[in-house]
Amino acid sequence: MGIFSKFVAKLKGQSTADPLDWKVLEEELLAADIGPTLTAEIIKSAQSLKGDDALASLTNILKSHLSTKSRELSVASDVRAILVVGVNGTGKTTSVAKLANLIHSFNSSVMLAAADTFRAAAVNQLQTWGERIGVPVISGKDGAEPASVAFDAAIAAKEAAVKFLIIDTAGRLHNKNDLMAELGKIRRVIEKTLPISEVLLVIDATTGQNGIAQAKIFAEAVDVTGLIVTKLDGSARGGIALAIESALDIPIKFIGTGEGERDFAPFDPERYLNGLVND
Ligand SMILES: Nc1nc2c(ncn2[C@@H]2O[C@H](COP(=O)(O)OP(=O)(O)OP(=O)(O)O)[C@@H](O)[C@H]2O)c(=O)[nH]1
Ligand SMILES: [Mg+2]
Repeated sequence: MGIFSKFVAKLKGQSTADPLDWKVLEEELLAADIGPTLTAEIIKSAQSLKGDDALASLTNILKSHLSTKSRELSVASDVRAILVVGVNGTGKTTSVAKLANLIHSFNSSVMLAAADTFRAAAVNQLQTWGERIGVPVISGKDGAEPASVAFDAAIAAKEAAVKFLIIDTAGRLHNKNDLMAELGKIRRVIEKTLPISEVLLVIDATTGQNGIAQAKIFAEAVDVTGLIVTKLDGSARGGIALAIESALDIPIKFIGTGEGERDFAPFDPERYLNGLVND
């Protein structure tokens, strides 16, 4: 069901929305995780809505809050390194595998780097994914430094002349300075061999407004070029995508909608807005 269903139902067939309707819209926006700031902005613009085209106007208002930056994976050089970062449990490793699977399905070559060396299980998890989707995974010895795995993987990717190297990193709290500094280090060692064309931040849609705070800190530390918003399947509160784009102007490039490798797609803004307003 669309997040504006009650409001839209009231708006249809009316020439103007009465004050009660704004309250309904406000409640719906907040319940959808659009957040207080953006909710206030949207209500302000929506108050000029009139009559039959109100629905289309509302869609346009929402659209004006989405990023206009490209959502394509950037093409920077022969071998492209994609660094995947985010807080614990957001879906980084799964998204790395899903993205590799998508690239692989277009017959483009891809390699993975298991630079989450804090837990042996994390390396195993990526290796299992690699076997399942038929993509090679570079990992280090037990207790290896994340940066050294990333360094070795960059060399391996260059030698194998694959098109993409995707680097999985350990989950980190966005307020832990040393872990954020380590991300910078991983970035620098990769750049000794390969340019990094993307830094994708993985945000769990079910974490709500906290996702905006996470995105801000990560963007300051590592120059995030795009977002992957996961777990949109389990969340009726998909408004977080709009809230983050509006607050940071970082484009969502992919969305995760389940645990399987195919539950993943490039973010389609038209479809997303349609889902918010009409479904
Ligand atoms: N429903 C749903 N579950 C997801 C999605 N993406 C990931 N998950 C699940 O979320 C859990 C955590 O996923 P991981 O990929 O291990 O997350 P992570 O960010 O790598 O976790 P850490 O490495 O521990 O920080 C797993 O159970 C995944 O199956 C999604 O789009 N939808
Ligand atoms: Mg992981």
